[in-house]
Amino acid sequence: MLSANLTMPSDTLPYADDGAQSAIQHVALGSGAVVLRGYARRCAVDLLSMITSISSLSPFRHMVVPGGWKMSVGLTNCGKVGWITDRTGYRYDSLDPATRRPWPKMPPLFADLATGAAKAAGFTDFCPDACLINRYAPGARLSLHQDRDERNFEHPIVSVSLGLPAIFLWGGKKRADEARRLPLHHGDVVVWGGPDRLNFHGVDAVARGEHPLTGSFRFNLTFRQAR
Ligand SMILES: [Mn+2]
Repeated sequence: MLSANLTMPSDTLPYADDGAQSAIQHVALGSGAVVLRGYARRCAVDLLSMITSISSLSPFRHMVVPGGWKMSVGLTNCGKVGWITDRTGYRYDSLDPATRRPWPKMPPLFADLATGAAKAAGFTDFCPDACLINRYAPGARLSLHQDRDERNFEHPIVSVSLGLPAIFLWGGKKRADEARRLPLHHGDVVVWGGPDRLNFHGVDAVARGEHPLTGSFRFNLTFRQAR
């Protein structure tokens, strides 16, 4: 049922593997971290329509962190497991706590895009089982944090920006390390792993704006191999 909903003809297009992608600009953030400028731009319309399908099954919601604060970012997930937070902590769960049903399946285009971007960044065999989908309205932000709820840290993180631009904060191994401020635009993909897998990172408050495809929102897909 879910897959019928999420499968589109363009799933089969070789977005990430033809010659045009070799012209993608790589901006190195560290020895294990890179921005692939515009890598996802060509499939963005399909990604966004799939986000709409996914969020019709598992809606965006503002979750509470263990400290009691409600996140300014709205989130949902697709894949075998989804990242969630509540008063008791952060974790991955195969069920959406709002619907008590499994998260929507990860569309093949999502997985192919993530695997292709990881490969372009030098990480072979990335096989994501989780895709966290974040929705940023103007003012929404993500403070500096590490991604460390995954079972092991051998696999990279692949992060896809869609819609309104944002300033990505790329920190160091320690929270106090100064963070580089890096504008991310529609279609940009950031990949980090290896020696940079546990670097602190975040997103500055999204500025008000209007994007032709997403209106007043920014969306971010974060792919992880969680289990
Ligand atoms: Mn993160």
